[in-house]
Amino acid sequence: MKLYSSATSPFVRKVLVCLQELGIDDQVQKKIAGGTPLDAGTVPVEENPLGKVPILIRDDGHAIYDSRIITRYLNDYADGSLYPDDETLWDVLTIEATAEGMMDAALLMTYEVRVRPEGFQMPDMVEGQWSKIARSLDLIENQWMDHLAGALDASHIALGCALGYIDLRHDTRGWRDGHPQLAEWYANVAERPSMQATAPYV
Ligand SMILES: N[C@@H](CCC(=O)N[C@@H](CS)C(=O)NCC(=O)O)C(=O)O
Repeated sequence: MKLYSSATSPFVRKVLVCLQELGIDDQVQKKIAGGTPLDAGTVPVEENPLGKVPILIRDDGHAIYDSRIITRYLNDYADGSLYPDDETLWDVLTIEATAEGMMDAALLMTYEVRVRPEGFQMPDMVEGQWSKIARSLDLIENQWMDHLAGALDASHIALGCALGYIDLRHDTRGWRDGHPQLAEWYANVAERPSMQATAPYV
């Protein structure tokens, strides 16, 4: 298999962490690719018309995306337990979706200042995106810590990668303030070998 990858994408990192946790990292060749909403750059648009990474090319040559489909595919491929078979699946998928939304919002905040020319940038857009993240942090701190205390699953991986990206690009926001349980949980997750091995590099 081949993965179109990137050094800083939290969506790609989620896939990389899953590969490590599932013990199949050596079965996937990585190729760096990247673009922006303005220019797909080196992302193979013939494989993903949306021009985004990650993209996984399966052994049969078919491409699959986006990251949530890839992680679920890999879990099935490796007969893993990152997505449970019981009713807790819905909790896992909901937390995973929340983490994905946090990544989307954090990425849009980054694009607003990096991609949009000065003079056209909208500070209100950045604040609107941050408010999505802030509300998500509150909800997780108040509602999901019991789930996060359990065995590692896809929701833990997604959330760990979302928080890692916020540290990378938006650390001045101080997300740990007011979220002490989540901050402690993240400190532990960030120590996992899979997270250490996939830390973003710039
Ligand atoms: N929903 C997608 C989001 C992927 C995504 O936004 N990737 C970024 C890199 S962090 C990208 O390729 N952006 C280029 C663009 O938006 O055109 C996923 O989960 O894979």
